[in-house]
Amino acid sequence: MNITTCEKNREKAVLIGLCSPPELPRTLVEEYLQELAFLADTAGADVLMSIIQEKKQRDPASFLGKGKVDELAVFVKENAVDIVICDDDLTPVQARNLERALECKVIDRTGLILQIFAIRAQSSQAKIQVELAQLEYMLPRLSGQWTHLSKQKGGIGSKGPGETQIETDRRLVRNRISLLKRKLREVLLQHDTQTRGRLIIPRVALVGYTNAGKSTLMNILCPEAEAFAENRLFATLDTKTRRLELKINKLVLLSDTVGFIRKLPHHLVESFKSTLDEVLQADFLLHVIDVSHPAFEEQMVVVRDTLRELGVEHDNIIDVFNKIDALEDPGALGALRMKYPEAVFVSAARGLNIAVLKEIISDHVALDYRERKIRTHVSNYKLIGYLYEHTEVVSKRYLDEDVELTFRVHKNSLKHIDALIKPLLIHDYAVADL
Ligand SMILES: Nc1nc2c(ncn2[C@@H]2O[C@H](COP(=O)(O)OP(=O)(O)OP(=O)(O)O)[C@@H](O)[C@H]2O)c(=O)[nH]1
Ligand SMILES: [Mg+2]
Repeated sequence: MNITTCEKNREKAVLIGLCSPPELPRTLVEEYLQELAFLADTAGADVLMSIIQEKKQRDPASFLGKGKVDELAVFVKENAVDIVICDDDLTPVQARNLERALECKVIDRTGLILQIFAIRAQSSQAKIQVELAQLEYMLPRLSGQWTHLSKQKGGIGSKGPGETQIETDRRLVRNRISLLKRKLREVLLQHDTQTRGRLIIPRVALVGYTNAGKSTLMNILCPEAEAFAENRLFATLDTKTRRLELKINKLVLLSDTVGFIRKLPHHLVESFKSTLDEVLQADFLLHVIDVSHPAFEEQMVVVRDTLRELGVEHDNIIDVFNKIDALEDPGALGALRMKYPEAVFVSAARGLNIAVLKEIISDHVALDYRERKIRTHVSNYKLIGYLYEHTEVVSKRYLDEDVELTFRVHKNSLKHIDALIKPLLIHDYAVADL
């Protein structure tokens, strides 16, 4: 147990984690609780104390067992604790019993993450998605105490989807869920119509663990993006897409996305799936990793698992190790480069190696370009102008009254361009064949 003091005007929290050595050692659970404390901090609470309990002592009724609960109840009372947060999932019964015994709010990690998403949601789309996930999570828990407490007190656990829904029965909640799903479909459809018909530009998406530095990287690559970045979890909930000019006439669309986390609530994954779907079908992904984090390799696994859960089976992923400036042992960089020879090592905050990253993106995009050569009369300026504007012209040669153009075009636009140049085609080969 470690006890710390906390700031005024913030909620006071106690964290609980379960260990079961040797598979789940205490040190690992301490790490989990550190992340939970970061989540609590993001939600507006300071951690007074953390408790780690052996898993085999888990009690089906009260989670902690009577002796521990009584002990904790005294601590809660003496220190005016507002909330107890459990790293493991609590059954509705356990949460209810603990709330009664401790006389304070009790939530689990899932509830806390949902709460942070609710605080952070800005756009109407994100709000719908979060409310949907909250209602799905709440549905089996609609039995009085939880809702009753959230009505009484402010703070964490109180920013539910609104009083009226909380007080209604399951049927009404289900109706609300259907309504939100319908609204979400409408928003997506609208978005679809807005983006349809745009010129096809290769797409790249930034993915990664929360706080890895995705938005900071977006800002340094596309300064006009003005993506919100800060040292809090889930700073970004909405996808943001900007144009990233790599070379003349070589553009990609870069998207910043919501971060992932260990045990990301399933309901959130489900409700964010529809909006993430489009960006994650990008031509390739940049997986941003906070290399200064002691658990970065575990975080890499979490990200890959979450992508799989989202149905993204992408083998076109570039690992971007970020925050190299914050490595405690700068000598570690050499070993990491050896271990991950394909990865690129950068510092988004300090702007280190960003040119190299751009080059790598550019090379990667180039793999998807095909080369075409046409010969046409110089008076066909409409087509020539179009090709100059929309493709990468690599050479031009005059032959009598004709002009011969060699240009590169991304595979996404190939069909469209080929239809225009079909009668004039001389050579048709991929860049890789050159
Ligand atoms: N030292 C250091 N800090 C960085 C670097 N890149 C980002 N950060 C910091 O890391 C924190 C998180 O950065 P964000 O860009 O918000 O991270 P994110 O991945 O977008 O996070 P979410 O949107 O919450 O998923 C901020 O405090 C950044 O200033 C870096 O290269 N070095
Ligand atoms: Mg972000």
